[in-house]
Amino acid sequence: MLLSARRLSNVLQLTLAVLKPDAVAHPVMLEALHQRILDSNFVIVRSKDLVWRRRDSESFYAEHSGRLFYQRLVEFMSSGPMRAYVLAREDAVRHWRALMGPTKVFRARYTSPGTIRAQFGLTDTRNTTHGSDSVESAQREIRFFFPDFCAEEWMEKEEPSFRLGRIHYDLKKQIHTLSTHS
Ligand code: 3AN
Repeated sequence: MLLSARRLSNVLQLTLAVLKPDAVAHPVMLEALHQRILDSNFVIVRSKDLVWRRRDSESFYAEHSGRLFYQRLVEFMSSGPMRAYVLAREDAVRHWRALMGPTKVFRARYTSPGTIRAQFGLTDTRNTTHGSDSVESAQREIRFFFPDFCAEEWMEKEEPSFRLGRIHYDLKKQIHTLSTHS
């Protein structure tokens, strides 16, 4: 009962999306990806440009510490500027992961040529984007990147207006904000 009631009310879901250093290093790619987010009906709730220290990278990817690619991944993710977003949409976690495509770039090119990783990815490590893989990961990862953002408060106070479309895109800040006259 509760599930179907939730589905019918189309509550927005939050996810964390990251444009990795390979994407941010190229202004044209960065702009294309930002536009792709907007064109794909995501609402940009927060956006932040940042550079990770090595220990941030190690901590974020701790679950992969035993994997062969771990050192490469940690080095790459702390090698230059990134952009992180809090995105909102109905079923945002699933939609963003579908837009990114498979982790492995060659698989993405073969099975999902329209996805971001297929079109922009360089290697399995330098694969352009990150996206939370569940609602629980999204909550944890949003806290990691945006410690000042309170998802619970946003869901309570702002989500209803965002869901009703009482928002506009702020060209200067490059995020969506609540419309003041609604
Ligand atoms: P995803 O980002 O698609 O959820 P995860 O969580 O399995 O994939 O892996 C985290 C990151 O580790 C990937 N985005 C990618 O940069 C890197 N990675 C994963 N698998 C490989 C691999 N086989 N070789 C190199 N890098 C990898």
